[in-house]
Amino acid sequence: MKSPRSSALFSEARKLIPGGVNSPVRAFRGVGGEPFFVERATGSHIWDADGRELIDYVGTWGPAILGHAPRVVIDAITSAAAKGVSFGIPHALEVEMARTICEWVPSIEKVRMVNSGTEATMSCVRLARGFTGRGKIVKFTGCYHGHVDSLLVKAGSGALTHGTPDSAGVPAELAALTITLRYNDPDALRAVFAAQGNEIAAVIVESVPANAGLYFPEPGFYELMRKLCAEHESLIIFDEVMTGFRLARGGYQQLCGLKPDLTALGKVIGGGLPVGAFGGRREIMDQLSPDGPVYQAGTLSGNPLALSAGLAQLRELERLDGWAKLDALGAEFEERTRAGLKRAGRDYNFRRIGSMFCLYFTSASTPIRNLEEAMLSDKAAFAKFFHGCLERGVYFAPSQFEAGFLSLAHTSEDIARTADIAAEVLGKI
Ligand code: HOZ
Repeated sequence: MKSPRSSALFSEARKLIPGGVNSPVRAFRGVGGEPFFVERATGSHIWDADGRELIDYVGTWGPAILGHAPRVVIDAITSAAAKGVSFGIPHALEVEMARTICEWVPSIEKVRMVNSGTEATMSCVRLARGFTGRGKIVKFTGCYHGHVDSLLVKAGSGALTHGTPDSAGVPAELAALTITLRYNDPDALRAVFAAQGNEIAAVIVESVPANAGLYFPEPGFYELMRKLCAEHESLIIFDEVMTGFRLARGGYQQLCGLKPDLTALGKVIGGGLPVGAFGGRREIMDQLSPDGPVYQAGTLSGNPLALSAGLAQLRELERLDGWAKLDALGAEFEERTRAGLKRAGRDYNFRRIGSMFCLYFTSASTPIRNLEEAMLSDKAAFAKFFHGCLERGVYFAPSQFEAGFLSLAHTSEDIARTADIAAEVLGKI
């Protein structure tokens, strides 16, 4: 397919930006070919630099839960901008955002705003180490928590897509403090706590792992994690950057009943602007400077444009009972996709929770409970599927290892069209 303007922009970008992109997975290396450049986006659709219209299931990697450029968010940013675009001085919106987070997510008693999910998880790790006086962190293979040194060990997302789950530039001495375990493996969790429990500051986990495709906690796994962490006075850091305010008003923790010590938030909370947050138990959060000895700061943290966008998005979600609607849309998407798979005579493994989904190119009867099982997906088949859909006007994330997102702007018509296109493409693979 010819995309002359995108191609010209990409060749220019490659001269000036590493890999031509500002975040690796956007470079399409997981599927081959060149990325398109976007011109504008509204609702569930985007238009590329060559004028092509696409139904979008990436949703700016999660934040666009109302769809692209929702009126309420644009209005909130516009009126906030008229009063000043950045202060670096305390202001009322910060209190309002903190109150909203603490009310909606009961495990969070105090919260601090940052500028990205990476900053949120990075700050949680430092705080957990400062609070416990211990160095070791447990993470799970395939979980991705942003590009934090301690967490770029057997990581998912772009790190996995591009074959660098253990990043260069992370000193071996630091990586040695990160213990990696297989997700959903209770024996491994028990063994590591039995051997090193009193050295473990925290276990960090993506509430629903969604950076190696999409898989779910097995019954009892998080309960065991809670029990072991309590016994050894280690903390649980729940990374809800993707799931927070997406799967439920109170995040995935509301659905699964786990009460983490610290939670990392991002994406939806910023309404499309760069926002993250981290919060948790009061006594832990009080270790942060200036009350406590753990340092963390940011010139743009609590930025008024970002917080007004985020608050407008959260309020709109609540006003519309967005979570119930997203669940219904997700169910419709699942039903149509499964029917499409059947029509195409393909037995691939479709996973969904609420408005997040993933299609693995393995048999539906093969369980996928961790990275190792997710890796069994046929990535060449995924790449053909991705390009076939893109050529026909449907944009899924350009990697087998990224989740798809629905928004409140997706219509039944979008979903039906997508299922027809997917069935046609699957039939040719
Ligand atoms: N963190 C995103 C993947 N889970 C990728 C973000 C981006 O490339 O924009």
